[in-house]
Amino acid sequence: MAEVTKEKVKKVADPIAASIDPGTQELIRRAQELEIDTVFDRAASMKPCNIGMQGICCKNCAMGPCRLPLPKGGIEGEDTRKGLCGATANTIAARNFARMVAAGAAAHSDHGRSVAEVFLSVARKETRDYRIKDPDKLLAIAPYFDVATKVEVNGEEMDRDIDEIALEVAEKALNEWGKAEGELYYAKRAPEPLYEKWKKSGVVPRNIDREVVEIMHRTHMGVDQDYKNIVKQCTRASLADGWGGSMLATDLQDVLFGTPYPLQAESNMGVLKEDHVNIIVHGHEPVLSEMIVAAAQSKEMVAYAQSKGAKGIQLGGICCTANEIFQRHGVPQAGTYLQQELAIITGACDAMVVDIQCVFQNLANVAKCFHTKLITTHPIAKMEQDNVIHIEFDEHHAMEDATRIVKLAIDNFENRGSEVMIPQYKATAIGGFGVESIEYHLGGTFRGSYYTLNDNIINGRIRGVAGVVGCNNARTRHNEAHITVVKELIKNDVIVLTTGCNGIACAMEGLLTPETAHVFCGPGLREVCETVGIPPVLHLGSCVDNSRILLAATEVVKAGGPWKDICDLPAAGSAPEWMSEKAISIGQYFVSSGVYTVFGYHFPTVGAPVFQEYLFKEMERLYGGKWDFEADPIKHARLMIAHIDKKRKELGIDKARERVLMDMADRMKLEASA
Ligand code: SF4
Ligand code: MSK
Repeated sequence: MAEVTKEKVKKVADPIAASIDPGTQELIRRAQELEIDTVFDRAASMKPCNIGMQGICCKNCAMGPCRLPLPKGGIEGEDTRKGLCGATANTIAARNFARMVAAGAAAHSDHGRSVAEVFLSVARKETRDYRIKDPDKLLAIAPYFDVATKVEVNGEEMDRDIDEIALEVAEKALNEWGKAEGELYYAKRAPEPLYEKWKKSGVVPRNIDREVVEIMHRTHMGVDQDYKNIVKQCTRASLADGWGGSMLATDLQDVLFGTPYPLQAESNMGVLKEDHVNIIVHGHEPVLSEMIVAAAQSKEMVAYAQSKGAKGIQLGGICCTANEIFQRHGVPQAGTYLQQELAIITGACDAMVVDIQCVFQNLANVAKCFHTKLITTHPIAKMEQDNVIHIEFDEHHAMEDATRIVKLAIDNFENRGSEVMIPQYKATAIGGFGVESIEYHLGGTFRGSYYTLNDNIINGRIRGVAGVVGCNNARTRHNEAHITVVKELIKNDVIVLTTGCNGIACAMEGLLTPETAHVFCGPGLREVCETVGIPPVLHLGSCVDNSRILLAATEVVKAGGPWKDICDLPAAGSAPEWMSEKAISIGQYFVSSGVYTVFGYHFPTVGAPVFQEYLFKEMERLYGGKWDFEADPIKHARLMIAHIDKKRKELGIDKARERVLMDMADRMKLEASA
């Protein structure tokens, strides 16, 4: 082992209080024994700034930072707090919130832009390393861009050349980031009543970049000073993310790398193998990880690894890269966001390859203590530490770059120290659900739509649908809120659609298997899951794949029922352990698409109660969705269930559910009391 950097931290975390996962606890303990600090220890020794947390610190000009703490005992009468320029607490909190949306929308959308650029290279035949794997998906999305898929030849309608379609879709898709006029093509994929609400409020996105830039302009010192008007631009930018950058990322990734269909893999750090070359892929863009998977599975690389004394090559994912390669290739997930340093602490990680988003800079410090090669690959995401290797990934020679990275890991295998400690915890997980596969599993036999799902919602076997998504946060116990919220929902017959680190947490906990239905679900959901053989928690992919949840909700609306719009559905959203600005953008587009959305941990606007009230109550009048906050995971889930029940009542389907849930014991009770 290389020399251990002994950075002293004031306090260390209690491993059991830090995570519910025993493997994570073991690795936190091991890091502490080695005197290597991890995020868990840093969270124990550094407290967050209370004023910043509440959203009421402004540093948008050099006369500040202006801090506007809430008076002890709350505000009585008029709120007179203001910054040097006179900005009120509402303005400051709204500007801070808007900038979080801008950063989140930018991150998802810039990811989408990279995919669109690769797609254009493929369409132009500038690269041979990528190709269109799902032409059916291309044909399915082409009409949204007004791209014809048929052509008339001699009066006869013929299929249009797929390469021509690809090129036209690629050019039009890439143009969505900066087109001069019009609105985003995908806005019209939303149910019509929702699109009309956006139109009426003036929030249909014009182009993706413009909406982000406009937030930055409007929140500059001395521009927009009406919190409602600031929120309006947040809505437009967040829709440019959910129904724009993220949705384009998901669709084009599916076209290029294949639309996911259910497959089985394993999850948690126990997937690493002592006698294999272990490569961890971490970040978000599958443009990189797809090639690493292909290189690592090539006969040449496997033979090369064997020539170096390893039995093979084991890939594992962290964060959303884990979700991407899990859903398309069944590559195991090594862990969530908070486990990234711990993957290196195992001593078995020969290389960690990172691209963009959610990557700790401290990985470089931890890697210094082991033989692990830490490789950055993206031109916009480098690290200053001198032990980090930068291999810039370029789609024009993607396979060559990926092979170089895999070879580096194999060559590093022999440098591994003897102090390997891989916690033996892992769970089986089934992932790879999407709009198409849900239709296949829960669709009608003849109608080929969401007919059966709708039927089960209406008859009450499925009480409602929840999207539970998002990060881990070192300020809360790792995975505890994720798992508690999800278990409470499925216990109450609410089917869960999961993405991001919630998806990995559920996989680690064994919730992504059909058998889970028997153990944890209420009777209605259990019956449905057992009949069709699906887990009660459906893994829909990565953070950008939250767009799949929007489209699944849209399919439910379109397939028919007593509802007309997403906001009418017995559905709710949740991010129990959120931490990133991307989560705020996701929340804002869920809310603006009509979804009641509850966040855990804390809410970054509590210092401006009037502005918060606008998000938590008044937004509902405009779009039918609203924000809420609840840190306690059981209460959090119950808020969602109460909302679902309220919607069932409004739809007149609450009675149907009462009948379904009436089991023998309930009936006997009723008969006895009659
Ligand atoms: Fe203070 Fe106004 Fe400058 Fe913000 S913009 S730092 S509130 S003076
Ligand atoms: S990786 S954004 S910690 S979900 Fe998408 Fe996980 Fe949140 Fe990153």
